[in-house]
Amino acid sequence: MQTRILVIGAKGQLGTVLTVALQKKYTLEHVIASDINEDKVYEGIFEALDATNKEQLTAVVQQYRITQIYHLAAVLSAKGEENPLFTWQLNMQTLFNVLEVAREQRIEKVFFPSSIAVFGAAAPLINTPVDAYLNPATVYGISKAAGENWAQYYYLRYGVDVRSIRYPGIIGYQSLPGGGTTDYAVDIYHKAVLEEAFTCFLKSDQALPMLFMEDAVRAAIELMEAPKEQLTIRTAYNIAGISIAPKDIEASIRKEYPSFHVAYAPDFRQEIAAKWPSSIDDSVAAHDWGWQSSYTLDTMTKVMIEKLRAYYQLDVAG
Ligand code: AKB
Repeated sequence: MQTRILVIGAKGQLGTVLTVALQKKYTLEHVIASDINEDKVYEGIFEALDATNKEQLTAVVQQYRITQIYHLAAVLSAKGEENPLFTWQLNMQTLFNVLEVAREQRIEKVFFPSSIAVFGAAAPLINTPVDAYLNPATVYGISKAAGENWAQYYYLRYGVDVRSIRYPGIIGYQSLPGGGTTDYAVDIYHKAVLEEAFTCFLKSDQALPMLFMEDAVRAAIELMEAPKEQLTIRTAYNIAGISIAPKDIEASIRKEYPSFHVAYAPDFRQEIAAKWPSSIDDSVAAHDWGWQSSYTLDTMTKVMIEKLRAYYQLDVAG
């Protein structure tokens, strides 16, 4: 059967880049980008879609004879704390709609990103294993932990092939994150190339796992393409990228911009980050579907600076 993909949340940080990668792979007419924000003009097909509305979702799935759904819409960790019940409602309602529509319309595969936010202080925070105890401290983390279990439930009970990754912070030059605890790791690069000072909302030594956007996109596509019988995890796979603290990114940037200055003013997001793993054990993903990240901090910094300079039309550093 011809693969026809619906991306929900195509305007978000990951969706912006993943949609284009999927379009390249599956062609423009077989990828339907959708988002609640109507103003995004994609090359290719775009549908304004409120995924909390199951009828709307069903109509789009039927209209385009969708075979795969990438459900990326969610309120993230920091933003989610402003309105916990709304966050729970939105994150869970959209997931239930996707799972139900997938079951009813016999969707072949669903991608549902989870997050390192599912972990809490009870998990070992260094090299956290995939089966560590989950006691998330944010409503976003609670919704992702619950979502992982619902994904597994739909797989076991109804055979809906839902696949999931626990993303760390994602760093990319193509799009901006919105409302996460790891957002500083993108903002810091923008400030650096604009030669402005940066104030970081985490402590200088708060290490967290991060992943370069290219790797994050490749991970989703590789997991979705992996043979079903090789997958042993039906909640969500851990994937590790680079374990880095703000001071590490600062030092990496200084190699290019020696006078770059970061001030540290930790806020409530530091409390969230302190309960998250600083590094992740992704050996099960490596074993099951060959996952391997491919960027170091310095190779990522090099690309980030080069691309952002081009974006801001800046020629020289320093
Ligand atoms: C966030 O910071 O909330 C996200 C995440 C780690 O899931 N980037």
